[in-house]
Amino acid sequence: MSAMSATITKTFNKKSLYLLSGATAAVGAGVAFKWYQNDNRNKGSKGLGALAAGTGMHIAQCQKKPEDYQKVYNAIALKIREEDEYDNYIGYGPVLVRLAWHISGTWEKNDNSGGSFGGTYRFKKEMNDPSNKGLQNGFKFLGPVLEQFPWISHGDLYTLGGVTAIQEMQGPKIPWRAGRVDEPEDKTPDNGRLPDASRDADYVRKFYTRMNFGDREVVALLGAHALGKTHYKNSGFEGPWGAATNVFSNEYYVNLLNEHWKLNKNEAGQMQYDSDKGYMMLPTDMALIQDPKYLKFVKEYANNQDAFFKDFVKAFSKLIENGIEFPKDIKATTFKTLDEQDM
Ligand code: FMI
Repeated sequence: MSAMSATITKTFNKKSLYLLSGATAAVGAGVAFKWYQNDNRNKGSKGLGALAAGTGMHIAQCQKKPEDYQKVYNAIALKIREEDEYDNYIGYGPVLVRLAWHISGTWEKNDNSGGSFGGTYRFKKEMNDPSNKGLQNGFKFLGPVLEQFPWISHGDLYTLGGVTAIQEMQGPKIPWRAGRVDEPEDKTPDNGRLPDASRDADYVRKFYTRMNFGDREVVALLGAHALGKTHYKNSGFEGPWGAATNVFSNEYYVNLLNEHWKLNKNEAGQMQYDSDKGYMMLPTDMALIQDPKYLKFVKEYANNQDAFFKDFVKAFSKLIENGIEFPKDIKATTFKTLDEQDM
């Protein structure tokens, strides 16, 4: 086993899921396969053998079909619908999207550490990262779902939570692939990998390059700020970006271009932009209209919601899959919304 592990480690740079032998599984493509993880950080003591023997969980996970994941989707979606009073009736949708982003946004392309694969947000170091304040609410929300479907990995659950929330808030369909595997606590990335909202366009561009995102993708991703709000107690900023805080739309770009923005020092001492209608923008949001290369895409998305949806789907999928190499024959699953199932 260790020789095989060494070969795979040398050959592949990404975290990969491998078809090794004939357990039955039918995720996505409906093909029979068995997944194992290759992790180039697991050289030596924790190769494939250690994982296969040590977790067991990913074996159960591999025997699941798209219908099983649709059941998880439905459980999350129903819970979002039922617990609608959260955050003054915004509901849990936005915080779930932010959770999916933050657990993925720790990815470092140079050594393929962090990212959504290992589900390490469940450990206290990552959960207590000051950048992650408020996301504990999303984690607690997903707790009963994990109890109901104990076979799902944490990384799969967090990313599926984000996908479910976006679709249930009238956003685009986000094809999703299962296969993340829980990693041990020592794989938890250090704090400080997530971006700082008080910075300018150069900073934003440089930060997102670390995750291989170009200008168009960055502008598309930040359109998710149409959802939810900022909270003093989490980030030191306060207020929503727009009116429809639990509807996924291109409102963010429209507001960036059309509102009259004034830079203020808020009660927590942070500089934020406020509009007459009570909306806010972070300095990093405003960077998207201050920088001409970003501005071009803001205008495009403000005028064309379909273009925004299309680019958002690609960029968000890339975000939640960064650093993971799925077997080539795995097709993504596209989930039905509750409405489409008459639920
Ligand atoms: Fe954003 N965000 N975000 N965000 N986010 C939020 C809330 C929030 C930043 C800063 C920032 C992305 C990127 C980036 C998303 C989705 C996404 C808050 C307020 C801040 C300060 C948190 C609070 O509760 O006070 C940036 C500028 C720096 C980290 C940044 O690059 C991306 C890529 C996404 C998803 C695609 C959502 C939905 C929210 C609302 C959360 C809520 O609880 O309402």
